[in-house]
Amino acid sequence: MHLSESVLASLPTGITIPAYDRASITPGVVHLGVGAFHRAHQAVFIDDCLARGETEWGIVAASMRSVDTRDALAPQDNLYTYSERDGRSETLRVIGSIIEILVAPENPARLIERLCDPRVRIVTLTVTEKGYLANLPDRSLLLDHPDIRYDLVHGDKPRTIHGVLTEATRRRRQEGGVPLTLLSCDNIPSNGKVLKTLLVQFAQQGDPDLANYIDQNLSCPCVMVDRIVPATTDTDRTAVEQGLGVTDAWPVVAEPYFRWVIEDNFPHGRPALEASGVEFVDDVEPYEHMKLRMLNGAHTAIAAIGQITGLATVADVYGNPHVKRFIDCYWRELEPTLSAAVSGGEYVAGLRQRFANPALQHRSVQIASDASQKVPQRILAPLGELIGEKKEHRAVLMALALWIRSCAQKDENGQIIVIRDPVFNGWPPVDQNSLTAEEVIDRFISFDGVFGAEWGANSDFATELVDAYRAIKTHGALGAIELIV
Ligand code: CS2
Repeated sequence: MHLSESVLASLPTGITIPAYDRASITPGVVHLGVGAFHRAHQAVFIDDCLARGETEWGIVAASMRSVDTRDALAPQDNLYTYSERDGRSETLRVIGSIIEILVAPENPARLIERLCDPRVRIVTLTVTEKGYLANLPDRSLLLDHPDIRYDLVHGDKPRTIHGVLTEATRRRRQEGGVPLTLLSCDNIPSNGKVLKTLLVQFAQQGDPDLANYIDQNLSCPCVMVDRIVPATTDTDRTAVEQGLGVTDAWPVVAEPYFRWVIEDNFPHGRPALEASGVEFVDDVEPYEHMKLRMLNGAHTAIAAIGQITGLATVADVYGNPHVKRFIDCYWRELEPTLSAAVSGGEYVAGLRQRFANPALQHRSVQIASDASQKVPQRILAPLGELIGEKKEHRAVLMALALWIRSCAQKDENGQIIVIRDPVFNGWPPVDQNSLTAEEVIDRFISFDGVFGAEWGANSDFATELVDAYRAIKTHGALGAIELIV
């Protein structure tokens, strides 16, 4: 027996189920990128809104690539379990806010049709950094990318978010509908502004008038999202099944902590998410800086240490006292780069608990994936500020060196390092053992996808990075971090 509408009433007591009639929910949000993060974050808060009687905000979720989530949830009436774990106990809740799941490549026309439904007013996105098909630091679209080139000539069956959103905007405008409000929920600084800039660049290629319309009419509020959501494992499935008494093909597991801070710019309406603790502010930048630098930057450093030493999860790596001291030093260095509008100290105190949560099993390899797309905003941007202001930065610099070492073929135990980073595909792998430290650093700094020209021109920076990298090669990752704290 598996999870579905028909078993909801007989689930064990203590499990929260949708407190509303799902048949009466109408679509108001289209989500692009239906991964675990969306299902443990935005979909949960929309579920709250539906339960409070705001029935017009049901989610039509689209996967931009894989059929997996749709296939797993279709037999379950798109219901799934949200398992919240604080390290001591687990609570289970069945989420009903997703009313339809589409697979974009299978049926792009249907996705566009859904986006053109006049009842739909908001599009949320979690497509990861690489889904923007851009050089993110300078906000330029990869116009030579095969999928972008395809979409520029196949407007009616697009493959990219840019093709999809531009075509939907063109049709809504033609049909006299209101423009969509676009909410990028990816870990990119100024995500709303970046998305809009890229869409305008895309539209300018074929339809400058539409590009102008997008620029003038689409609202793309910036957003900060925060909740740790590891990929679901078979062990999680078994644990959830034991709690539910029926199987769930794809539950999601997350920590209790969450934060969702949004610029309040919704000209055509929005659900009353504030009732669930979502914050609406005028300027998200202080929050996103804090989160990207303190949480995500530290995550990338921890994941690199995990990849180099063979420690599998964040809790394993962070459980090492050398790492704890190093990450404390990392946070101390970054604190002066944060705005006074946010409380960095309080956030860090929370992070110490969150990183130690043993129930999450958040794997180093998951966080290390696509790191070349993450390092610029998480580590390089604050490092540039610290260097520019001549402030202490040895731990932040070490994090960068750790990432470089983690891109080697083998870890410190001689095991192959799994590197999931498609951006490296077109780049010759660096055999770190046959090159000197200077040569390795030189190869990395000349990788434009991560480092801009200004880094290449800074010879002091290169020398410091060589020293940090050499310390890792000589003393091992744990030895090198201990030397600098
Ligand atoms: C992580 C994030 O995988 C990663 O890169 O740093 O997914 C992180 O867990 C979330 O941003 C937390 O909000």
